[in-house]
Amino acid sequence: MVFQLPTTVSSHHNPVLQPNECSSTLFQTIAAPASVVWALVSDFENPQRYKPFVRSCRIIDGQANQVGCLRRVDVASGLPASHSIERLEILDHDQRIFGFSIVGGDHRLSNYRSIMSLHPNGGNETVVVETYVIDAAEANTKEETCAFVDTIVKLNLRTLSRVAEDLAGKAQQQV
Ligand code: A8S
Repeated sequence: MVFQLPTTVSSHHNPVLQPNECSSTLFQTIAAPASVVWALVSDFENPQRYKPFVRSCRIIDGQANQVGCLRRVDVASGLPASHSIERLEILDHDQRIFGFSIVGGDHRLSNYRSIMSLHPNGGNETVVVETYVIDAAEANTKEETCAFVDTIVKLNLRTLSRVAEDLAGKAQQQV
């Protein structure tokens, strides 16, 4: 599929990198309207709706869904970390752009930030584009760091697809 990003959002997905940073952009096509996908993505307080590793989440500073608020995310056992503190950076309902950064926690991800944008692709399809930037972990190469994060983000996007398609299907049955 050839997918052309609108110029208004392309800068978000083409970050300028420092020498110690690595970045990756992932795409997911979802058979659900952008409004359904956006309702899930923009709900900063409830990442567990589509992130399979998230066990619970609560707002610990600021007002939920206001830029600058902080959430504490507790993740499933068996991972190399137990929790993460994350800041809402961008929430643009018109352009459907969502961004957050990781500002604390007991994990090894340093200076992580991610931007997602949603693009209606005709009728009932949505293309999700997610770009993250992260510092290469101290003991790892950039490739190793990105491979670890890619695995998590890909799984999140695939689950987002499944949950959104499920919601869209249910909505249709009610009509
Ligand atoms: C996201 C992206 C990432 C989340 C990572 C990369 C994380 O929640 C998991 C394992 C870790 O070691 C780090 O969009 C951390 O959530 C699943 C706890 C931050």
